[in-house]
Formats: sequence, structure tokens, C-alpha cells
Amino acid sequence: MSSSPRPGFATRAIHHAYDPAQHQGALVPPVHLSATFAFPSVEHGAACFAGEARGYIYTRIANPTLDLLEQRIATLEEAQAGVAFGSGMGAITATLWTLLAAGDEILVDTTLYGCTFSFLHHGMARYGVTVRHVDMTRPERLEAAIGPKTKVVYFETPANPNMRLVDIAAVSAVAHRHGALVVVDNTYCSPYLQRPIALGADVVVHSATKYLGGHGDLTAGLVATSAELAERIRLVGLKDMTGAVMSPHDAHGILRGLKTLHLRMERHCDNAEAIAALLDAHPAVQRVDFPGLRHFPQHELARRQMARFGGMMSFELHGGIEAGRRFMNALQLVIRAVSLGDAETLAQHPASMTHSTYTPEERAAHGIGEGLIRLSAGLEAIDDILADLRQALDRAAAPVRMATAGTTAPAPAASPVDESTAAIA
Ligand code: 3LM
Repeated sequence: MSSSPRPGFATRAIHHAYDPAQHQGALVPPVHLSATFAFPSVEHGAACFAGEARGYIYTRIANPTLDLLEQRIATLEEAQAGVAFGSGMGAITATLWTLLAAGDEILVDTTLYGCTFSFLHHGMARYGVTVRHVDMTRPERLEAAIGPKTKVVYFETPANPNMRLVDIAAVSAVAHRHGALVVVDNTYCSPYLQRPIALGADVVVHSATKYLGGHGDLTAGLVATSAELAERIRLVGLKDMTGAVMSPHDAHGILRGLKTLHLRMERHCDNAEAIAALLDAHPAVQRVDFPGLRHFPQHELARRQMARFGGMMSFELHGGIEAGRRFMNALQLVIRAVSLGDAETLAQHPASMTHSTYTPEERAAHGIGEGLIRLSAGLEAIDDILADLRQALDRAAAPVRMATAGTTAPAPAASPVDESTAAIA
């Protein structure tokens, strides 16, 4: 019998780095709420501060409950170490404050989450860091743009909100040839679907508010990277530059969420595929951006890079933003809310919500349509989600149909579309 070199993903998500026997048999890891930690002697305290002895000092620097979560995200992301933060933006800003200084350049993809975009342009840029966008779906463009001042290459894949994919291995190879570090926001996939470090990236950042927590009841961020970079990010970006420490209560919530990540992600993916098929076949819908659709322009890359196609999608309706408003206001089960990765299916309008940090001109230049709707597939019974979407789509399309038919009759409740013809691969 061969012994397995490493337990499977779900086993590590449930057991890694915790032994009940070391904690009076407690199945669930204790939550260490203490902000500060007692030193056995002045000398030991001084040695801890000097980095000469191991020991907890203060929760903004390290805490046993955060420690366990950091070890869990490290093993799941195939990294050496993790660092926990009070939000995804805490993780992103602390990482970039650590890796960049005045005079350096960061190259970022065309499309980014709204607050990441505004942090770079309205934050970093004020401190002498050059921020330039490059279309990272074309690695040859990165090769042409990268230079000796480029210290960091940064992207999301899939990108929030328009689902563009970036080839992590290809972009990492270009960046490393030029001595730049690669930082990937893996929030949309979670490590269950995609592991950027195994593909060549140096740092993974997460909004753990999303799939990792999974229940919409906490705000948190995580970083996974090498032991050396994690220590720098902890001591510079976390301890001094942001102070964006995670609450031990929230670490407990994420440790609980991680235990079911593999089950939840499978259901998010199942539901998203069925939703995308409905949207793709519905006459009210102009275009669906979902990596699982055979006609999605980067479908082949999605198959190579992601274990499945994820729970996120965006789409535009015929009739643009007005039809989009009618659709969103007609939703009854699906909730109108930002955020993603929750048990509830969520729909939001990026141009007026998550990406309102861009000007209309910037949104146009960055491929974020004014009529785009973003949907996060939840975990509800799929028939109920589809029924709600169908009735809302029919209402969104109703004025167009009435005009065409020259009648004021209400639109039919059920769509005549044959969803079985939709092109999910
Ligand atoms: C959202 N996103 O609805 P926090 N990286 C990505 C993200 O999507 C987010 C963050 C980082 C949304 C939040 S918008 C007001 C609500 C890809 C967050 C930042 O700091 O934990 O929110 O993560 O798209």
C-alpha cells in the first residue's frame, strides 16, 4: 500500500495544522480573543520583539487563531505561508505598500475590482508609484510594456466584473524574465478552483469576505506567498502601514467556512452553469460572459487553468441599462446586493455600484459596460433561481415585445426558450 504524500484538499481544509489532543480534545479550534500576550520575563519579551525568540506579542502582529487560518490558506493555495487581514482591501493595500516604493512601477490588467482601481490611481499614484494598465489577456503586450522600474505585475482572473481571464503561467513567465513579482487576486475562484502559485505567481490575495467565509457574515482578507514575503508583508504592510488586522472572531468564521468550501464551490459551479445556459438561450439577453460557455472567447484557457468555471458571470440585456433596471427590480428571490460567493444568489449593477469608482470614460476604456449586470450564483435550489430569473427576464423584455406585437397584453410568465440548446461545455 502506498502512503499518500499529502492529504486531499478537503482533508487539509478541515484538519490541517490542528490536533484536538493539543487543545483538551476540543474538536473546534479555540478562538483566542486576547489582544496582548503575557511575557514570562522582560528578557523574553525583548527577545520576541527583536525576532530572537518565538512568542506571541500582540494580535496586530500575530495571534494563535489567525495563525491556524494562515496555515490553512497557505496549504490550500500551495504556498509556504499566509497572512490574515481585516478585509480584502486590507490584504491588497498591505501587500502593495510592502512591495512598492516611490519611483517603482506597477503594471495592472485592464479590468480590476473598483476599490483596487481607486486605491492604485487615487492612493498609490499620489506617493510616486507609476500605475499603468496593460491588456494581460495578451502576454506579448506585457512583454512590450515591462521595464526595469516594473516591480509588480497585478491582475484578477476572472476579472471583476467582466470575467476576462489572464493566463497565469504565461504572464508569470514574462514578469519573472524581467525580475517583477506577480500578484494575483484569486477571490473569484478560491483555491478550490484555481491555484495561481502552482502556476508561477508569487503572491495570492483574497477577499475572504466572499467564498472563503462563504456566508456573508464577515469582512476579511488573506494573502498566501513565500515565507520570506509573508514575513515582510506582516511586518511592513500589516503591522505598520495599514494595521488592517483580522478579528479572531472572523478567523473562526473563515475556519468554519473553509470546512465546506469544496462542497459549496461544486454547488456554486453547478448552479452557475444552469443559470448561464438559461441566460445564453433567452431572447432578452444580448451577451453572457461566463467561462463555461463554449463560445466564451477564453473558454479553452478556462478549461486549462480552472478546475471548473466558477460561480460568477456578467451579462447585458437588449435594451441596455433601462432593461437591466427593469430586470433587477423584478427579481424576487435573487437579492439585489454587491459582494459575491454567498449562499444567496446576488445581482448587482457594476457601473452604479462596485465599479462606480471609475468615471464613465474609464469604464468605457476598461471594458465595463454601463448596462452590465453581475450575478453571483448562490446555493439555493436551482429550479427556484431559474424561475425567478425567467420571470424577471420576461418583464425586462416586456415593453419591447409589446411594441413589436402592438398590444398591451402582459408578457407570458414562462419563457418559451429551449434551454437544452444552450452551449455549456
Ligand atoms: C464586490 N468585492 O461586490 P473586501 N478583490 C475582489 C473583490 O471582488 C473585492 C475585494 C478584492 C466586492 C465588494 S463592493 C463595495 C463590495 C476581486 C470586493 C475587496 O475588502 O473584503 O470587500 O474585498 O465586487
